[in-house]
Amino acid sequence: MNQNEMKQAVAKAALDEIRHKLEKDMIIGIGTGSTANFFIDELAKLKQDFDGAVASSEASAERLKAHGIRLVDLNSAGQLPFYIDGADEINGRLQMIKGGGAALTREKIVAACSDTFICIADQSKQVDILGEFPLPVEVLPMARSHVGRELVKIGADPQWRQGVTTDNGNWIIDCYNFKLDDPIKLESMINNITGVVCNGIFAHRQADILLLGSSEGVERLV
Ligand code: ABF
Repeated sequence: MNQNEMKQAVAKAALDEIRHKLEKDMIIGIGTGSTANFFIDELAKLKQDFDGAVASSEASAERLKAHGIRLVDLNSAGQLPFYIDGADEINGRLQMIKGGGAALTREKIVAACSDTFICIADQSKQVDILGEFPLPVEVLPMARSHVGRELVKIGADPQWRQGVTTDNGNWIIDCYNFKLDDPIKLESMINNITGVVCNGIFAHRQADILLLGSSEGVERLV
């Protein structure tokens, strides 16, 4: 299996994970990225079996809409039974780095409102220690330099992702050479820097289930 076939396989596995639990009035949380896109395409096959979806980005919203899946505002959706999304890195405790696609803040909000977070990923995302992938931090534009200086103080090598504006109108700083030995502590520390909107460590709210694609098939980890 190549990488896209693995992504497709985990998307199908995620549909199998939820298909028997779908209810007519159910609203599902949907992530962002190429693996999530495969899932959206799978989910469309069952669109008569649930009520609608909350999207974590404008891009996913467009794709859901194109499939005729009803979009629901998170504020009127309440608690969601499932959130299905990819990751940039995931460790053995199902803690993740997310935000390579710049949708980290909305992803973290939808994940926070969900009972079960199902992460779908190919094996290239599995790591022992998070941090090889540059950690994204969403910042208010006027705070970019200040946040960058504070990130240097805690050991990161911050670089502004120039030319990218998030769906929330903010900017992204990517932290290179930043080994995340204690993801829970670092997630809180970065959130405490004034001007930070959100960071891409998903450790306080890690995934509940990982569907991991490899050449041998899909493994389910909890
Ligand atoms: C989202 O999509 C992001 O949090 C993460 O950055 C990315 C993973 O992308 P892909 O599925 O395209 O590898 O889940």
